[in-house]
Amino acid sequence: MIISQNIIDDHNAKQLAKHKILFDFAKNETEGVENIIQRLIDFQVAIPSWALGTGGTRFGRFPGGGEPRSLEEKIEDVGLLHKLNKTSGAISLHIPWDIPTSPKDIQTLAAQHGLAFDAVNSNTFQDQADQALTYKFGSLQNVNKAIRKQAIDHNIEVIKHGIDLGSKSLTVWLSDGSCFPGQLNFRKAFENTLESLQEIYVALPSDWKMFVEYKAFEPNFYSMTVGDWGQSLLYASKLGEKAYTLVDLGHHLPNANIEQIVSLLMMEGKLGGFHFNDSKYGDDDLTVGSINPYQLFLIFNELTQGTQPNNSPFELGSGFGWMIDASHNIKDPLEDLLQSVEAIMVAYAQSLLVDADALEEARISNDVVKAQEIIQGAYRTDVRPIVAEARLRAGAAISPIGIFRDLNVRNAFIGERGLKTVATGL
Ligand code: RM4
Ligand code: MN
Ligand code: MN
Repeated sequence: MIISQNIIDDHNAKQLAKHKILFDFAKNETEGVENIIQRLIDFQVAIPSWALGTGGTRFGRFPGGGEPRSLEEKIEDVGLLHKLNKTSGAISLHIPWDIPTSPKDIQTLAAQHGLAFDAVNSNTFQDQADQALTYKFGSLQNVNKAIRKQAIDHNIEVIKHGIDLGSKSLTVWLSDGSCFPGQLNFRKAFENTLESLQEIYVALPSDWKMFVEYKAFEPNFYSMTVGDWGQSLLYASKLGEKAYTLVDLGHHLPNANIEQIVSLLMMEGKLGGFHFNDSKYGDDDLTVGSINPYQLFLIFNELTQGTQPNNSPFELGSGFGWMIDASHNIKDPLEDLLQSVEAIMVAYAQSLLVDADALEEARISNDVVKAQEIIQGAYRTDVRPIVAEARLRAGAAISPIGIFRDLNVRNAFIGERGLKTVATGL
Protein backbone atom coordinates (compact mmCIF):
# COMPACT_ATOMS: atom_id res chain seq x y z
CA MET A 1 0.00 0.00 0.00
CA ILE A 2 1.47 3.32 -1.08
CA ILE A 3 0.16 6.50 0.54
CA SER A 4 0.46 9.44 -1.83
CA GLN A 5 1.57 12.90 -0.76
CA ASN A 6 -1.89 14.25 -1.65
CA ILE A 7 -3.51 12.01 0.90
CA ILE A 8 -1.11 13.18 3.59
CA ASP A 9 -1.60 16.82 2.62
CA ASP A 10 -5.40 16.44 2.70
CA HIS A 11 -5.25 14.80 6.10
CA ASN A 12 -2.96 17.54 7.38
CA ALA A 13 -5.26 20.23 6.02
CA LYS A 14 -8.02 18.99 8.32
CA GLN A 15 -5.72 19.18 11.35
CA LEU A 16 -4.01 22.42 10.47
CA ALA A 17 -6.15 24.96 12.33
CA LYS A 18 -5.85 23.12 15.65
CA HIS A 19 -2.16 22.42 15.11
CA LYS A 20 -1.47 26.08 14.38
CA ILE A 21 -2.96 27.21 17.68
CA LEU A 22 -0.90 24.66 19.61
CA PHE A 23 2.29 25.35 17.71
CA ASP A 24 2.00 29.15 17.98
CA PHE A 25 1.69 28.77 21.72
CA ALA A 26 4.71 26.45 21.92
CA LYS A 27 6.71 28.74 19.66
CA ASN A 28 6.17 31.74 21.93
CA GLU A 29 7.19 29.70 24.95
CA THR A 30 10.32 28.20 23.40
CA GLU A 31 13.62 29.84 22.71
CA GLY A 32 15.39 28.72 19.55
CA VAL A 33 12.42 26.83 18.20
CA GLU A 34 13.66 26.99 14.60
CA ASN A 35 16.93 25.30 15.56
CA ILE A 36 15.04 22.58 17.43
CA ILE A 37 12.77 21.95 14.45
CA GLN A 38 15.73 21.63 12.11
CA ARG A 39 17.45 19.16 14.41
CA LEU A 40 14.27 17.10 14.64
CA ILE A 41 13.91 17.07 10.87
CA ASP A 42 17.49 15.82 10.53
CA PHE A 43 17.02 13.01 13.03
CA GLN A 44 16.37 9.47 11.75
CA VAL A 45 15.87 6.25 13.66
CA ALA A 46 16.09 2.78 12.12
CA ILE A 47 13.22 0.31 12.26
CA PRO A 48 14.08 -3.34 13.01
CA SER A 49 13.16 -5.81 10.30
CA TRP A 50 12.47 -8.39 13.02
CA ALA A 51 9.71 -6.43 14.71
CA LEU A 52 7.24 -5.76 11.91
CA GLY A 53 5.12 -8.75 12.80
CA THR A 54 3.43 -9.72 16.02
CA GLY A 55 5.83 -10.74 18.72
CA GLY A 56 5.14 -13.41 21.24
CA THR A 57 6.20 -14.85 24.52
CA ARG A 58 7.04 -18.45 25.30
CA PHE A 59 3.38 -18.86 26.24
CA GLY A 60 1.84 -17.83 22.99
CA ARG A 61 1.48 -15.51 20.07
CA PHE A 62 -1.62 -13.70 18.84
CA PRO A 63 -1.05 -12.50 15.29
CA GLY A 64 -3.06 -9.55 14.05
CA GLY A 65 -3.01 -10.23 10.31
CA GLY A 66 -1.50 -8.58 7.26
CA GLU A 67 2.05 -9.15 8.47
CA PRO A 68 4.84 -8.75 5.93
CA ARG A 69 5.64 -12.12 4.34
CA SER A 70 8.95 -11.18 2.78
CA LEU A 71 11.77 -8.69 3.06
CA GLU A 72 10.17 -6.73 0.23
CA GLU A 73 6.96 -6.37 2.23
CA LYS A 74 8.93 -5.40 5.32
CA ILE A 75 10.57 -2.63 3.34
CA GLU A 76 7.11 -1.58 2.20
CA ASP A 77 6.02 -1.37 5.86
CA VAL A 78 9.02 0.70 6.91
CA GLY A 79 8.56 2.87 3.82
CA LEU A 80 5.02 3.52 4.96
CA LEU A 81 6.16 4.49 8.44
CA HIS A 82 8.74 6.81 6.95
CA LYS A 83 6.14 8.35 4.67
CA LEU A 84 3.98 9.11 7.70
CA ASN A 85 6.67 10.50 10.01
CA LYS A 86 9.75 11.18 7.82
CA THR A 87 11.85 10.01 10.76
CA SER A 88 12.07 6.27 10.04
CA GLY A 89 14.42 6.50 7.08
CA ALA A 90 16.37 3.32 7.74
CA ILE A 91 15.89 -0.38 8.31
CA SER A 92 18.09 -2.69 10.38
CA LEU A 93 18.19 -6.29 9.09
CA HIS A 94 18.50 -9.47 11.09
CA ILE A 95 20.24 -12.37 9.33
CA PRO A 96 19.17 -15.11 8.59
CA TRP A 97 15.62 -13.93 9.30
CA ASP A 98 15.92 -11.47 6.42
CA ILE A 99 18.43 -12.57 3.82
CA PRO A 100 18.33 -10.32 0.75
CA THR A 101 18.26 -12.82 -2.11
CA SER A 102 18.68 -10.09 -4.68
CA PRO A 103 20.55 -7.24 -2.97
CA LYS A 104 20.41 -4.89 -5.96
CA ASP A 105 16.62 -5.16 -6.19
CA ILE A 106 16.25 -4.76 -2.43
CA GLN A 107 18.45 -1.68 -2.51
CA THR A 108 16.44 -0.19 -5.36
CA LEU A 109 13.19 -0.89 -3.55
CA ALA A 110 14.51 0.66 -0.33
CA ALA A 111 15.74 3.71 -2.22
CA GLN A 112 12.28 4.15 -3.74
CA HIS A 113 10.95 4.40 -0.20
CA GLY A 114 13.77 6.74 0.85
CA LEU A 115 15.30 4.11 3.13
CA ALA A 116 18.92 3.38 4.00
CA PHE A 117 20.26 0.22 5.63
CA ASP A 118 21.41 0.60 9.20
CA ALA A 119 23.36 -2.02 11.17
CA VAL A 120 23.06 -5.65 10.14
CA ASN A 121 22.49 -8.09 13.00
CA SER A 122 23.84 -11.61 13.31
CA ASN A 123 21.97 -14.45 14.98
CA THR A 124 23.84 -17.14 16.86
CA PHE A 125 21.20 -17.44 19.57
CA GLN A 126 19.09 -19.91 17.59
CA ASP A 127 19.88 -23.02 15.59
CA GLN A 128 18.79 -22.86 11.96
CA ALA A 129 17.39 -25.89 10.15
CA ASP A 130 20.39 -26.29 7.85
CA GLN A 131 22.99 -25.69 10.56
CA ALA A 132 25.66 -28.31 11.25
CA LEU A 133 26.50 -27.61 14.90
CA THR A 134 24.33 -26.42 17.78
CA TYR A 135 24.59 -23.20 19.79
CA LYS A 136 22.99 -24.82 22.80
CA PHE A 137 26.10 -24.13 24.87
CA GLY A 138 27.04 -20.86 23.29
CA SER A 139 28.46 -19.61 20.04
CA LEU A 140 31.52 -17.33 20.12
CA GLN A 141 32.34 -18.52 23.65
CA ASN A 142 31.90 -22.22 22.93
CA VAL A 143 34.43 -24.69 24.29
CA ASN A 144 34.34 -26.37 20.88
CA LYS A 145 36.47 -24.59 18.29
CA ALA A 146 34.40 -25.84 15.35
CA ILE A 147 31.28 -24.26 16.84
CA ARG A 148 33.11 -21.00 17.39
CA LYS A 149 34.25 -21.10 13.79
CA GLN A 150 30.72 -21.69 12.55
CA ALA A 151 29.53 -18.63 14.51
CA ILE A 152 32.45 -16.52 13.26
CA ASP A 153 31.73 -17.53 9.67
CA HIS A 154 28.08 -16.60 10.13
CA ASN A 155 29.03 -13.12 11.33
CA ILE A 156 31.36 -12.68 8.35
CA GLU A 157 28.51 -13.77 6.09
CA VAL A 158 26.31 -11.11 7.70
CA ILE A 159 28.95 -8.46 7.03
CA LYS A 160 28.93 -9.50 3.36
CA HIS A 161 25.16 -9.09 3.15
CA GLY A 162 25.56 -5.69 4.76
CA ILE A 163 28.22 -4.63 2.26
CA ASP A 164 25.89 -5.57 -0.61
CA LEU A 165 23.20 -3.29 0.82
CA GLY A 166 25.29 -0.33 1.94
CA SER A 167 25.16 -0.99 5.69
CA LYS A 168 28.05 0.40 7.70
CA SER A 169 27.86 -1.56 10.92
CA LEU A 170 27.42 -4.99 12.43
CA THR A 171 25.58 -5.52 15.71
CA VAL A 172 26.64 -8.60 17.64
CA TRP A 173 24.27 -9.64 20.38
CA LEU A 174 25.27 -12.89 22.04
CA SER A 175 23.04 -15.03 24.16
CA ASP A 176 26.21 -16.80 25.33
CA GLY A 177 26.60 -17.45 29.01
CA SER A 178 25.63 -20.13 31.48
CA CYS A 179 22.53 -21.25 33.30
CA PHE A 180 24.09 -22.78 36.39
CA PRO A 181 27.03 -22.09 38.69
CA GLY A 182 30.04 -24.16 37.75
CA GLN A 183 28.92 -24.64 34.15
CA LEU A 184 31.35 -22.15 32.66
CA ASN A 185 34.91 -21.04 33.14
CA PHE A 186 34.22 -17.28 33.02
CA ARG A 187 37.72 -16.41 32.00
CA LYS A 188 37.94 -18.93 29.20
CA ALA A 189 34.50 -17.92 27.98
CA PHE A 190 35.65 -14.30 27.83
CA GLU A 191 38.89 -15.19 26.07
CA ASN A 192 37.18 -17.40 23.52
CA THR A 193 34.60 -14.70 22.84
CA LEU A 194 37.26 -12.04 22.46
CA GLU A 195 39.27 -14.20 20.09
CA SER A 196 36.16 -14.93 18.02
CA LEU A 197 35.17 -11.25 17.93
CA GLN A 198 38.71 -10.41 16.83
CA GLU A 199 38.35 -12.69 13.82
CA ILE A 200 35.06 -11.02 12.91
CA TYR A 201 36.58 -7.59 13.48
CA VAL A 202 39.30 -8.33 10.94
CA ALA A 203 36.59 -8.93 8.33
CA LEU A 204 35.04 -5.48 8.86
CA PRO A 205 35.55 -3.00 6.01
CA SER A 206 37.58 0.01 7.08
CA ASP A 207 34.59 2.36 7.25
CA TRP A 208 32.47 -0.06 9.31
CA LYS A 209 31.72 -0.23 13.02
CA MET A 210 31.09 -3.21 15.22
CA PHE A 211 28.50 -2.78 17.97
CA VAL A 212 28.91 -5.11 20.94
CA GLU A 213 25.51 -5.36 22.62
CA TYR A 214 25.25 -6.46 26.24
CA LYS A 215 22.42 -7.99 28.19
CA ALA A 216 22.15 -8.78 31.90
CA PHE A 217 20.26 -12.07 31.70
CA GLU A 218 18.11 -14.27 29.45
CA PRO A 219 18.27 -16.72 27.80
CA ASN A 220 21.09 -17.60 30.14
CA PHE A 221 20.07 -17.06 33.74
CA TYR A 222 23.25 -17.41 35.75
CA SER A 223 25.87 -15.56 33.71
CA MET A 224 26.01 -13.71 30.42
CA THR A 225 29.35 -13.49 28.67
CA VAL A 226 28.58 -9.94 27.51
CA GLY A 227 26.44 -9.11 30.52
CA ASP A 228 26.86 -5.40 31.12
CA TRP A 229 28.38 -2.24 29.73
CA GLY A 230 31.67 -2.87 31.53
CA GLN A 231 32.16 -6.18 29.80
CA SER A 232 31.07 -4.76 26.47
CA LEU A 233 33.47 -1.86 26.88
CA LEU A 234 36.24 -4.29 27.71
CA TYR A 235 35.66 -6.20 24.48
CA ALA A 236 35.27 -2.99 22.46
CA SER A 237 38.46 -1.50 23.90
CA LYS A 238 40.47 -4.63 23.25
CA LEU A 239 39.07 -4.98 19.73
CA GLY A 240 40.02 -1.51 18.54
CA GLU A 241 38.68 1.78 17.30
CA LYS A 242 35.96 0.33 15.08
CA ALA A 243 34.32 -1.44 18.02
CA TYR A 244 31.72 0.24 20.22
CA THR A 245 29.23 -0.56 22.95
CA LEU A 246 25.56 -0.75 22.04
CA VAL A 247 23.02 0.15 24.71
CA ASP A 248 19.71 -1.69 24.54
CA LEU A 249 17.51 0.05 27.09
CA GLY A 250 15.90 -3.20 28.23
CA HIS A 251 19.13 -5.06 28.89
CA HIS A 252 19.96 -3.81 32.37
CA LEU A 253 19.26 -5.03 35.84
CA PRO A 254 16.35 -3.16 37.45
CA ASN A 255 16.97 0.49 38.35
CA ALA A 256 20.31 0.72 36.57
CA ASN A 257 21.29 4.31 35.88
CA ILE A 258 21.37 4.10 32.09
CA GLU A 259 21.92 7.83 31.58
CA GLN A 260 25.14 7.63 33.58
CA ILE A 261 26.30 4.69 31.48
CA VAL A 262 25.56 6.70 28.35
CA SER A 263 27.46 9.71 29.63
CA LEU A 264 30.59 7.70 30.44
CA LEU A 265 30.54 5.74 27.21
CA MET A 266 30.42 9.03 25.35
CA MET A 267 33.28 10.34 27.41
CA GLU A 268 35.30 7.33 26.28
CA GLY A 269 34.20 7.75 22.65
CA LYS A 270 32.81 4.21 22.83
CA LEU A 271 29.07 4.71 22.59
CA GLY A 272 28.04 3.01 19.36
CA GLY A 273 24.31 3.32 19.44
CA PHE A 274 20.99 2.31 20.89
CA HIS A 275 18.29 -0.23 20.77
CA PHE A 276 15.36 1.83 22.00
CA ASN A 277 12.50 0.17 23.84
CA ASP A 278 11.05 0.31 27.33
CA SER A 279 10.64 -2.15 30.15
CA LYS A 280 9.41 -2.55 33.66
CA TYR A 281 10.97 -5.85 34.67
CA GLY A 282 13.51 -7.16 32.18
CA ASP A 283 13.93 -7.36 28.42
CA ASP A 284 10.25 -6.50 27.99
CA ASP A 285 10.74 -4.85 24.58
CA LEU A 286 7.80 -2.52 25.16
CA THR A 287 6.99 0.65 23.25
CA VAL A 288 9.67 3.31 23.74
CA GLY A 289 8.66 5.78 26.44
CA SER A 290 5.61 3.78 27.52
CA ILE A 291 6.85 2.92 31.02
CA ASN A 292 9.59 5.35 31.95
CA PRO A 293 9.59 8.40 29.68
CA TYR A 294 11.58 10.41 32.23
CA GLN A 295 14.48 7.98 31.91
CA LEU A 296 14.31 8.29 28.14
CA PHE A 297 14.47 12.07 28.47
CA LEU A 298 17.42 11.86 30.88
CA ILE A 299 19.27 9.66 28.40
CA PHE A 300 18.62 12.18 25.64
CA ASN A 301 19.72 14.94 27.95
CA GLU A 302 23.10 13.22 28.32
CA LEU A 303 23.28 12.72 24.57
CA THR A 304 22.48 16.34 23.86
CA GLN A 305 24.87 17.66 26.52
CA GLY A 306 27.54 15.18 25.46
CA THR A 307 27.42 16.29 21.86
CA GLN A 308 27.82 19.99 22.61
CA PRO A 309 30.87 21.30 20.72
CA ASN A 310 34.10 20.14 22.38
CA ASN A 311 32.43 17.53 24.51
CA SER A 312 32.48 14.63 22.12
CA PRO A 313 33.67 13.49 18.72
CA PHE A 314 30.06 12.67 17.84
CA GLU A 315 27.36 14.66 16.16
CA LEU A 316 23.90 13.93 17.43
CA GLY A 317 21.80 12.77 14.50
CA SER A 318 24.68 11.05 12.75
CA GLY A 319 27.54 8.90 13.98
CA PHE A 320 25.47 6.77 16.32
CA GLY A 321 23.33 3.81 15.38
CA TRP A 322 19.80 4.79 16.38
CA MET A 323 17.58 1.76 16.28
CA ILE A 324 14.37 0.58 17.80
CA ASP A 325 14.32 -2.96 19.19
CA ALA A 326 10.85 -3.76 20.38
CA SER A 327 8.35 -6.56 20.24
CA HIS A 328 4.68 -5.89 19.68
CA ASN A 329 2.66 -8.59 21.33
CA ILE A 330 -0.75 -7.01 21.63
CA LYS A 331 -0.60 -3.88 19.49
CA ASP A 332 -0.51 -3.36 15.76
CA PRO A 333 3.28 -3.39 15.14
CA LEU A 334 3.15 -0.37 12.85
CA GLU A 335 1.10 1.73 15.24
CA ASP A 336 3.43 0.68 18.04
CA LEU A 337 6.47 1.73 16.01
CA LEU A 338 4.87 5.10 15.26
CA GLN A 339 4.38 5.58 19.00
CA SER A 340 8.00 4.61 19.68
CA VAL A 341 9.40 7.04 17.14
CA GLU A 342 7.17 9.81 18.51
CA ALA A 343 8.43 9.11 22.05
CA ILE A 344 12.03 9.36 20.86
CA MET A 345 11.34 12.66 19.11
CA VAL A 346 9.59 14.08 22.16
CA ALA A 347 12.49 13.11 24.45
CA TYR A 348 15.00 14.54 21.98
CA ALA A 349 13.07 17.80 21.63
CA GLN A 350 12.75 18.14 25.41
CA SER A 351 16.48 17.58 25.82
CA LEU A 352 17.12 20.44 23.41
CA LEU A 353 15.22 22.75 25.77
CA VAL A 354 17.72 22.29 28.58
CA ASP A 355 19.83 25.39 29.13
CA ALA A 356 23.26 23.75 29.34
CA ASP A 357 25.02 26.84 30.67
CA ALA A 358 22.45 27.46 33.40
CA LEU A 359 22.62 23.79 34.37
CA GLU A 360 26.39 23.88 34.62
CA GLU A 361 26.16 27.05 36.65
CA ALA A 362 23.75 25.39 39.09
CA ARG A 363 26.04 22.39 39.37
CA ILE A 364 29.13 24.46 40.04
CA SER A 365 27.35 26.31 42.82
CA ASN A 366 25.88 23.08 44.19
CA ASP A 367 22.40 24.46 43.69
CA VAL A 368 20.64 21.11 43.61
CA VAL A 369 17.15 22.61 43.53
CA LYS A 370 17.99 24.83 40.57
CA ALA A 371 19.54 21.92 38.67
CA GLN A 372 16.43 19.84 39.22
CA GLU A 373 14.17 22.75 38.20
CA ILE A 374 16.05 23.13 34.91
CA ILE A 375 15.90 19.43 34.11
CA GLN A 376 12.27 18.96 35.10
CA GLY A 377 11.23 22.22 33.49
CA ALA A 378 12.37 20.84 30.14
CA TYR A 379 10.80 17.44 30.77
CA ARG A 380 7.45 18.91 31.73
CA THR A 381 7.20 21.04 28.61
CA ASP A 382 4.69 19.80 26.07
CA VAL A 383 6.81 19.68 22.92
CA ARG A 384 4.39 17.61 20.88
CA PRO A 385 3.31 20.58 18.72
CA ILE A 386 7.00 21.26 17.92
CA VAL A 387 7.53 17.63 16.92
CA ALA A 388 4.37 17.77 14.79
CA GLU A 389 5.54 20.99 13.15
CA ALA A 390 8.87 19.30 12.27
CA ARG A 391 6.91 16.49 10.66
CA LEU A 392 4.68 18.90 8.79
CA ARG A 393 7.65 20.80 7.38
CA ALA A 394 9.31 17.53 6.34
CA GLY A 395 6.17 16.61 4.37
CA ALA A 396 4.97 14.01 6.86
CA ALA A 397 1.69 13.69 8.72
CA ILE A 398 0.74 15.92 11.64
CA SER A 399 -0.88 12.84 13.14
CA PRO A 400 0.73 9.63 11.83
CA ILE A 401 -1.45 7.31 13.88
CA GLY A 402 -4.55 9.33 12.98
CA ILE A 403 -3.95 8.90 9.27
CA PHE A 404 -2.95 5.23 9.70
CA ARG A 405 -6.33 4.59 11.31
CA ASP A 406 -8.39 6.83 9.03
CA LEU A 407 -6.99 5.05 5.98
CA ASN A 408 -7.53 1.65 7.55
CA VAL A 409 -4.00 0.63 6.61
CA ARG A 410 -4.06 -2.65 8.55
CA ASN A 411 -7.21 -3.78 6.78
CA ALA A 412 -5.64 -2.94 3.44
CA PHE A 413 -2.63 -5.07 4.36
CA ILE A 414 -4.88 -7.92 5.46
CA GLY A 415 -6.61 -7.65 2.08
CA GLU A 416 -3.29 -7.75 0.21
CA ARG A 417 -1.42 -10.28 2.32
CA GLY A 418 -4.03 -12.30 4.11
CA LEU A 419 -5.11 -12.72 7.70
CA LYS A 420 -2.82 -15.60 8.61
CA THR A 421 0.60 -14.30 7.68
CA VAL A 422 3.68 -14.64 9.82
CA ALA A 423 6.62 -12.27 9.58
CA THR A 424 10.05 -13.63 10.43
CA GLY A 425 11.54 -12.19 13.57
CA LEU A 426 10.76 -12.05 17.24
C1 RM4 B 1 17.83 -9.67 21.86
C2 RM4 B 1 18.65 -8.44 21.59
C3 RM4 B 1 19.03 -8.27 20.17
C4 RM4 B 1 17.93 -8.61 19.22
C5 RM4 B 1 17.30 -9.93 19.59
C6 RM4 B 1 16.18 -10.29 18.65
O1 RM4 B 1 17.25 -9.66 23.13
O2 RM4 B 1 17.96 -7.31 22.06
O3 RM4 B 1 19.42 -6.94 19.92
O4 RM4 B 1 18.54 -8.73 17.99
O5 RM4 B 1 16.83 -9.86 20.89
MN1 MN C 1 18.66 -5.36 21.26
MN1 MN D 1 16.59 -7.56 23.83
